[in-house]
Amino acid sequence: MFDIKTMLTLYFVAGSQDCLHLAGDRAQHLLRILQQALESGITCFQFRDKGDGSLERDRAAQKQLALQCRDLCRRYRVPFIVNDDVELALAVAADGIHVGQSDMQAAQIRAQTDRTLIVGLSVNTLEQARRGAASADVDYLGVGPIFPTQSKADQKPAVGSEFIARLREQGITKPLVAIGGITQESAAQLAAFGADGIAVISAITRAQDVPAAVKALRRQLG
Ligand code: TZP
Ligand code: MG
Repeated sequence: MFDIKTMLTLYFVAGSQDCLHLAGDRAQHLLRILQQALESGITCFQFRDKGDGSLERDRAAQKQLALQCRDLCRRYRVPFIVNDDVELALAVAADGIHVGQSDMQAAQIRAQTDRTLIVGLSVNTLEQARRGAASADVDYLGVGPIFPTQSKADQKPAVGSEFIARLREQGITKPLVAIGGITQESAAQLAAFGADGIAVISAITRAQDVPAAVKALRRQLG
């Protein structure tokens, strides 16, 4: 239903904790920002509601927010991906799931459902990228953090933008999206190095003008 490379172009990742800097109801801020971002041209959304300031301790509220985000994405025909939480992804009929190295394995996720799911995997080293690229159960790789980021608590070492070029030189052809500390200034270079797209949190959630920020990122990505 979705073309993987196309959907990776401008991939927005966020949860209620990414709206902590805004006064008032964080869930409402997330929905407003997501709606503006969809209207302005994001090509994928990942619901990543975790850590301090998230709704992870209130599963009912978290699921309700996920459903509201899903419905917004459906309206714009943009894929809705859930981070980590396979149970939540299946419960809200997400289009896909994104997992890290220590989360459920892609093959195991596929074994839980007959539905067609987009499965993404985070990688931080060449070895992890090789393994992910070789797996038929993995649709795309999330490579990062490219630069240091303030949006993730337990972050791995930054790999730098040249790491994308290195993966391509090593023969990795799997669709890949770069993530971590990416701004308007670095987006075009990452695409030139071979990323199919960029994934961002704060470049959108912390933008003064969300529509302008999304449109500027899209312009960098051609
Ligand atoms: N995974 C690797 S870096 C990162 C995630 C979820 C955070 C990206 O956030 P930002 O604000 O775009 O640096
Ligand atoms: Mg994870």
